[in-house]
Amino acid sequence: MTLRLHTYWRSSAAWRVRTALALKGLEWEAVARDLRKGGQSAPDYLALNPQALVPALEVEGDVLTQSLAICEYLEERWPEPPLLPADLIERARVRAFALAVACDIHPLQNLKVLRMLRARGLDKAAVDGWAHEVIEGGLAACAKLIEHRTGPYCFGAAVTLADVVLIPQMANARRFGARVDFPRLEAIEAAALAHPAFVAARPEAQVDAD
Ligand SMILES: N[C@@H](CCC(=O)N[C@@H](CS)C(=O)NCC(=O)O)C(=O)O
Repeated sequence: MTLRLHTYWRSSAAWRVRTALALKGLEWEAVARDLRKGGQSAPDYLALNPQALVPALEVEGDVLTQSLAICEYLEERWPEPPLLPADLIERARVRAFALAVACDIHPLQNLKVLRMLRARGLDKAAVDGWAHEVIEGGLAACAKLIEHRTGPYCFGAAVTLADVVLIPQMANARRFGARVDFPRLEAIEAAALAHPAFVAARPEAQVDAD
């Protein structure tokens, strides 16, 4: 069986899926979609994902979109090692953390939205200010969500979906020059980036990286 991931090295949503694939020990094939050259809007890609967003995963004749839906598919299809804890309440908390990043931070600071703000007349300083406010407020809330938990990862000794989503967002924060001095989040990032699956999923390690 071939898992074919439509990806872009700098995409944080694709990065989530690459991490989940690596954590599950799955082999996959990359189809690079260069977002700078409009690869997300190429007709052959739109036929797979009309949303014109990466990632998309081709699996056994089907196409899956939305990074968190893809991660959940991988989790259900290949349950070991788990990305979600066994306890139902804990599972909901891990998902809530992942969604806090994927729904409440990332979509407000992705390039598409920032371009829309520029097109409506905001200057660069105002757009950067928007991105910083969204990212810093969002990360502060994430740090609060896990403030009483011990590490090294978001929800304890095991990597979960929360870490899978947090790590690319921390990189985004740095890329935008936003504050990342949330000690707990920085410690989680350091622990994750020492883990082979996270190392393999990093943008710099991808075949399409500049
Ligand atoms: N909610 C989507 C977000 C996907 C997304 O925003 N992808 C970005 C890259 S991180 C993209 O393809 N952007 C292309 C564009 O904005 O034109 C997911 O989690 O898969």
